[in-house]
Amino acid sequence: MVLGVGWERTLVLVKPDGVQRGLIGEVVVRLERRGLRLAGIKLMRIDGALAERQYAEHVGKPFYAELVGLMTAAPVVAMVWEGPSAVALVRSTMGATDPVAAAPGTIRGDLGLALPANVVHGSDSAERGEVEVGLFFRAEELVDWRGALDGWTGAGGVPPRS
Ligand code: IDP
Ligand code: MG
Repeated sequence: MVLGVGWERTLVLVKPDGVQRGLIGEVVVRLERRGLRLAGIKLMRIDGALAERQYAEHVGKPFYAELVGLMTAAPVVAMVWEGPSAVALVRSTMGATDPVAAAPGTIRGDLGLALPANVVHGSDSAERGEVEVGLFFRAEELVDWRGALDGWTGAGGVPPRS
C-alpha cells in the first residue's frame, strides 16, 4: 500500500462499551466527516493475548486488569483510518483519555462517563499505528482505494474544476 506524503494509518477501536451502547455508527460518522479514509473494518472479539500485546505499555499499572477485563468483555469494532495527520486527527476527535476531562464536542466528552470505559481507542503515534494495524489486520483485509472527494478535503491536491 502506498500512502501520500504525510499520510498516516491509525488503528481505531470502538471499545466493548461503545459496541454495547450502540455507538458504532456515531464513531464512524465523526471520522468520515473529518475526511479520513476507511481502509479496513471488522467486528471481532479481543482475547487475553491480543489485549496484552495491544496494551503492553500499560502492563503492571493499577488499572491494567480492569482495562483488559473491559476489552475482552464484548466484541469490538476494529478499523483502520488513513489520511494526512490521521493520528492527530483521530486523537483530537476522541478527546482526552478520561471522559471527565474530555472536551464537549469530542467523542469521549460527548458520550463518555467514567474510566476505563471511554468508547474508543486510537493509536498514539504513526509508528504505533503501524504496529497496531499489524496486530489487528492481515494485509489482505485492507483495501487500497481513492476517495472521490479527496480534492475537496485537502487530502488529494487541487480539486478538479467544476
Ligand atoms: P488512550 O486510550 O487515550 O490512549 P491510555 O493512557 O493509552 O489512553 O490508556 C489506555 C486505556 O486504559 C484508556 O483508554 C482507558 O480505557 C484505560 N485507562 C487509562 N487510564 C486509566 C485509569 O486511570 N483508570 C482506569 N482505566 C484507565
Ligand atoms: Mg494510548
